[in-house]
Amino acid sequence: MNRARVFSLVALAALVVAGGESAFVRQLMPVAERSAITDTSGRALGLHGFSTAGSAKSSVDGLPRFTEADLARENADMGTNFVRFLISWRAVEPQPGIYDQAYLAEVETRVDWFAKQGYHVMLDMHQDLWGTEIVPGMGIGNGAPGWATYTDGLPIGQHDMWELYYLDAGVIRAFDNFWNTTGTHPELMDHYVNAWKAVATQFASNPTVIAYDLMNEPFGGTLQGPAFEAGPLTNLYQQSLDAIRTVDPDSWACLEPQAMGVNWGLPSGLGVVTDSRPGEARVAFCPHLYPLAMDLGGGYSGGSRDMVDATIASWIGNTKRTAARLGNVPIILGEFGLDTTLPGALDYVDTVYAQMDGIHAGVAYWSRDNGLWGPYDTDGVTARNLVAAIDRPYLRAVAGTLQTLSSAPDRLEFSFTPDAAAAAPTELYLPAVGFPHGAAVDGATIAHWDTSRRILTLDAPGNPAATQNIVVVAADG
Ligand code: 9MR
Repeated sequence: MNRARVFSLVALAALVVAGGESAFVRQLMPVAERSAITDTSGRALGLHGFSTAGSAKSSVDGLPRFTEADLARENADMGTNFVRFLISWRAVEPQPGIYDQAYLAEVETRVDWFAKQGYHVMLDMHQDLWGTEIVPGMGIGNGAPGWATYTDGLPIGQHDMWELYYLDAGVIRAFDNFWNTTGTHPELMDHYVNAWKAVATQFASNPTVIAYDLMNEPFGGTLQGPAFEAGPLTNLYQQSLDAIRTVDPDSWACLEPQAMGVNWGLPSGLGVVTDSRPGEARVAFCPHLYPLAMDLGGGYSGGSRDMVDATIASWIGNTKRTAARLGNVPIILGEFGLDTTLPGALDYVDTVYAQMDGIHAGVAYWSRDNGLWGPYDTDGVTARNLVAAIDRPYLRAVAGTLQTLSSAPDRLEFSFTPDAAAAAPTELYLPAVGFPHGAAVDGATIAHWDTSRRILTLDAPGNPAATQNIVVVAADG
């Protein structure tokens, strides 16, 4: 089937579902207070950063090609405070039951770089197309170890678009064996769960690691939709979180839905995962956003832009509804990204950030790799157009419960209900381009303006009982 035909068929399906969905959302969207990922001071966190990085997928040591100097550059250029850091099962458990402590220590060295710059880290157990050993030596998939890869001799073809390998019988079988749909590999999920326990053992006492993204872009093999998501996927998440909780009571578990369809704005059938930790549950919903029209090369202009906007609208409605169903859990957009030479690319980036402000979602742009999708050229140093689009004002932390949030390049407006127990102040990042002379604040007083890190700290409100409405604009020169 040619691309245009794939495009029109899936677009039609998306429109049908999105159309049905919007009426449904209007009726069923619960109005509930949103929870938020909090730091150790009890502040609600605003998370802006990157997925770092795709280069970890194929490296021998499982680590991204990313240095402490790269982090310093990123922080100076874009003021990020968050990273979705790629790890892989193949590196954690290179042989069955053997956990590579040296690898985990190397990951922690990177985590410490982020800690020094005041970042929060989410560890992402990454996979695409199961693992490298689906076709040895070809560098097609990544993630799972060779010893956990059973394609049972079924064929895997050759494709231009990497996602199409998901439709090959050998890849489907590797997943069917992992989820034990075949009934022949009950041991594989147990290994995965124990690999998470090994990771959590390493990072339980590291306050910089706030979350574990339990599986990148899950794929169900012959099980799709709710049969997969509410079945083995929810089961794996529940077992993984239970194992993590035996060693780590505090970190958040980030749940991804199945990627296929949900990345395009379709609904998720993921089931509820319960958290055995004392106190509030720490579970978050972390879908990805890849509008199909964009993936097929249409960019964000003309008819493709309309399709992308329709996808975003349906994605927002479905994401809110799933997060509510999972227990009013916080939302992190774990990935969105594109080749920023496509028409309208930066408008799309702006649109997505504005929409994520509206649902108070953290964002990890895909990805912190050099080249056309990333912030820097292949030399790793020369800033690309994306840098200006990511360098935007945002709330880093709020000493209370965020109610509303919106931003423009030279303005940040928000309201929150203060929490007297929060042990640190509200903090904002304000980029130089929109705020060359700092900020003027209405509704709060400025406690501190860090001109080099561009972090504005606000005083605690005089009347902590009242909702605070705060408007931050560029100061006059
Ligand atoms: O951008 C990545 C591309 O270069 C790789 O060939 C592909 C397969 O590993 O993965 C792409 O990154 C994807 C990420 O791993 C998962 N979410 C979608 C990303 C973009 O397609």
